Amino acid sequence: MGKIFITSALPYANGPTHLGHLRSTYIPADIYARFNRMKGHDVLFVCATDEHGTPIAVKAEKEGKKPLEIATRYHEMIKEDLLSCNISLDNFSRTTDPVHYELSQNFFLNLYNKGFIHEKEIKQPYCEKCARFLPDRYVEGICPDCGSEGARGDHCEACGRHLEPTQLLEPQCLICSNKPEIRESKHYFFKLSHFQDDVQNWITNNNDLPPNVKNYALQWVKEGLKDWILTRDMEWGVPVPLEGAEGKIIYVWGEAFLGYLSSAKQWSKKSNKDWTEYWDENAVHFIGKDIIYHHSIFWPALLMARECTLPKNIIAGEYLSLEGQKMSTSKNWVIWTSDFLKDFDADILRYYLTINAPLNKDTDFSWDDFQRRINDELADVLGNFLHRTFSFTKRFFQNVIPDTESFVEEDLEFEELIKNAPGKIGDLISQFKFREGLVGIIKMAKAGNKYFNDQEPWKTIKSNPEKAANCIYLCNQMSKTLGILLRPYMPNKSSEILQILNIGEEIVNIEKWDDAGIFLDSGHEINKAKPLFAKIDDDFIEKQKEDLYKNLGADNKDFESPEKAKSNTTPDNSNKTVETDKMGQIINIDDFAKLDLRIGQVTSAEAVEGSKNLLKLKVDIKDKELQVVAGVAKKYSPEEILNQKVAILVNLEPAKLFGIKSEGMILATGDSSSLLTSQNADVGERIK
Ligand code: B3M
Ligand code: ZN
Repeated sequence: MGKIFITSALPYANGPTHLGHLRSTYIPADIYARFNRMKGHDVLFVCATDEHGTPIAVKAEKEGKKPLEIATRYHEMIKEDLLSCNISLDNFSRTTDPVHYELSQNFFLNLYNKGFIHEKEIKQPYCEKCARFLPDRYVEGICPDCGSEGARGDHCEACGRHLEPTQLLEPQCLICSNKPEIRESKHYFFKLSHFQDDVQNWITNNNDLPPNVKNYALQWVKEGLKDWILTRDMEWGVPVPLEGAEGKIIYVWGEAFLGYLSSAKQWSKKSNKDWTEYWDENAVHFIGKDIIYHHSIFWPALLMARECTLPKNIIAGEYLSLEGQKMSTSKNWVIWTSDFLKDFDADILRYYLTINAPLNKDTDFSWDDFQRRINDELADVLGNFLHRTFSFTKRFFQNVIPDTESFVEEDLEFEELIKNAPGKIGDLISQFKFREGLVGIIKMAKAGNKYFNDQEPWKTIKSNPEKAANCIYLCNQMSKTLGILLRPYMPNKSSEILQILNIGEEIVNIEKWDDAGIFLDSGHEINKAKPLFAKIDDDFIEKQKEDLYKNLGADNKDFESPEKAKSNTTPDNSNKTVETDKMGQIINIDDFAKLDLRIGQVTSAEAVEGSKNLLKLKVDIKDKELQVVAGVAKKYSPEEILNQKVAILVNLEPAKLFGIKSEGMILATGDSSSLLTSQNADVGERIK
């Protein structure tokens, strides 16, 4: 049996995890790890928090904290999230760990000494006002490729492209909004171009790589690989280990990959086992689709330069949207793992996020669909089959698996189905077809219900007791097989099922996949049945949907894209962290003083086409007139709001709603959209 090194992408320690992370990366990686352990492979499954990079530095700056404090806070939260989802990591480390610093610096030096890293003076955006260079996220602008706004200095989220900060159109300093100037700075470049052919060959010839990874990667490689800047002018990160490189750090993507290895190295120290044996034999990365570029191009090239074994496979989970809209943490259009698990067992989540769609397809989380699947598939199909089997065993066979007489054709067919299942489902999981495997398991339970119905044991127990015994015998066998095959997917539920079946080590090894088809003996006594899957009622689902839309603060009909979703009658949530969300945020007088609130007068008002909620207003604030899109149409007609005096926040970052520019926010109450105003005040008067 072989060794397997499994990783899931390192979450940035700048926020807790949400369902998107779980769906694309952690749950699939965990299913694969658990399955392979059950197949008898020696699995090393590692992860770590990615604690460098500008997102964390920026967040720290905004909160007036040290980056390490931010990283520690979220490391703990993420660790808790992963634990509560039963992600069975062998080690969960941090990229701020000394082992990681040492490994990253040595890796860098190795490449430098081999001539794969060279120095060059380059032009970088520099903010005069902040007196510093603006790496990556510190500068924002328009993507030169797809034209999207809000592209960052390193990456465009809209088209997924890697960017250089000077490529951005209309750049702005993220901290002060100043237009940066361009200055020279010395940087270190990795000779990515040198690996053009090798990377291309590796991708082309690697038949394990799934089509989504292969296609994206080849498309990019064919455009030609350019040398890659591997350093940044900033404090937060792994220092460049060279003389004359003071104040420079290794770019987060130049060391984050090494988190896989440093986490494994840390594990080696604890376990006294050699992680390199696992890496060299078979390494599989689980990542989200947005980082295919990094893992299929940068990482293999770095490893080639270092003369290391390359990973065998890269599995990329595609995006999860929420109620049909792109998830957005800044807009609070998201379901946090910890919130979800307040109401549900982690297995329910693992089930839904797996069965919902194949990993290589974008998909959607919707509360209605969630309810439907849990109620129809888990409760009505799987739960029902198990429950009727167990309760019938109790009622008519005193909880003992009955003796069997000769099987008729239907019994034989059903027996065959059970015995073949571990092989069939196992093949699917080993090909990373996790959804298909789970669908196969539910189909088995469906077949179980059909068999049970056809056999009518409630009738035959009197008319033909042998037939009833055969049925209950086989249904218990199927329950046991289901209990074991569900183990990688739903470890808790699997244990509950096997507990009811009273299966201990001496009966059958429940941790052994290939034994899932071995039958229990007649005469084996099972335990009392208990409900396994509860149905979710409509009120609960309605409440979840309400909460979601309430958090967002926008009428859902107007929420078509995160950009449009910015509500203009409730505060923007952009900088809200989950923590402040939960604890309620206290602000000081200086924070309040930042709000430029005025009395304005509406000088023109018209409906916004396609929206029942929004009005387009012009508001006179004495020294100028602002255009505002406000969510008050349900309360006020354009005629009613015209000439009204309104309280307006005038220094809000402009946003677009329904494609219309909005330069301020009219204050109104949350539920009834009633305007806050003072008819006695003068136009332009400041509210303080
Ligand atoms: N920290 C998170 C992401 O972009 C990033 C992954 C690193 S994996 C080496 O999804
Ligand atoms: Zn600045």
